[in-house]
Amino acid sequence: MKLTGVELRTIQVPLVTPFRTSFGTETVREALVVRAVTDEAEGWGECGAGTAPLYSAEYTHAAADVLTRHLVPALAGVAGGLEAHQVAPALAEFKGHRMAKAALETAVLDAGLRARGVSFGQALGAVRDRVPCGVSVGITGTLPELLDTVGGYLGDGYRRIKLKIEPGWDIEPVRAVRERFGDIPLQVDANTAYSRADARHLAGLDPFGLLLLEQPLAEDDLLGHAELARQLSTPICLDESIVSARAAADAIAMGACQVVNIKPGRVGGYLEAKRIHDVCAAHDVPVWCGGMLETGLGRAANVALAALPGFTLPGDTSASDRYYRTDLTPPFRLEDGHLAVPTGPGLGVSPIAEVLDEVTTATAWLPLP
Ligand code: OSB
Ligand code: MG
Repeated sequence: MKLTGVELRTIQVPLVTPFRTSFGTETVREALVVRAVTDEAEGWGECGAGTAPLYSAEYTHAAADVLTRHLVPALAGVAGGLEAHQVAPALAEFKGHRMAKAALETAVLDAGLRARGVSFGQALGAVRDRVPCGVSVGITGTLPELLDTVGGYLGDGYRRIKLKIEPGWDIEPVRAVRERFGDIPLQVDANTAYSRADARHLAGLDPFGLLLLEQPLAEDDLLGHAELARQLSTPICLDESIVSARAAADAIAMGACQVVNIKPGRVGGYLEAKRIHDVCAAHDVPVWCGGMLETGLGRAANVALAALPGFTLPGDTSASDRYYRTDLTPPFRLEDGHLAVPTGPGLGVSPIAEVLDEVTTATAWLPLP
């Protein structure tokens, strides 16, 4: 396959409800959409980075810059035809920027799979044709609003609720949801908002029988997570800390987590995400698919990944209407609490040209020699 060029589009899509986490409130999803054009087919990738470096060091402008100056030009140096497995090695000399790398690798992978008529699910090793879905509930600020929101999602059929927490919004919201909705599958995500000194406070979550506590401490604090895990009965799940298969293996060996959130962008792409799945499966560590408020493009690939055998917990793979009034692709709809794994070649979905044009705020075409 010969890569002839890459198109980068910055998109801005309004969210149906503002999404508040411990690191800020998003009302518009900004993302980068990568289109890889080859002599055989074209493919798409979505970059999970947001407007500002608040979740991780990456952000949209930086992703566009590193793709333009370094990552896309580096693919011109790959001898012979380009296939997806050659992308990560070709980009390895550049430190970090995993979400930017992931978007480029995904676009090349999608092009290759479309050319061969193979779906993402088939390529990654999916064993299910639909996946159970959870939903990530932002910080609402008042308990009545939270209970309304959670009740609405349960009414939609979501199989698991995740509450965003931060100091001052943790024990009471969990208690309120448990009191109102009983023994539903419930978990919380702190996005690094706590410190080691909060161990006793966080132990206050233990009586509520949560599935897991996601990323309470800093990204680079594996030892702190291991110490915390010994003090809590609530299982610890890592998100931000798991940037590679090696990081996953190390965290498991240290006892820093009992569950892993696999987010393909955070780890550099779907091929590394699959390796993390395999590492976790070898250690009997359950995994689930995280999300970055993706449009239908990123969602299609995430749903395929979530159909692998080790994904034994519902993911943050919610339906299109949980995020967007109009999705970039035909909408993903929740049916009986599940999303169907796309079966068409590659991602199995493509952007609707008029919708994509409408949300695009900047475009760049990067030709390859
Ligand atoms: O930590 O999982 C997270 C969204 C943006 C950045 C980080 C996170 C999230 C979510 C939403 O929790 C998951 C989704 O529905 O895509
Ligand atoms: Mg998280």
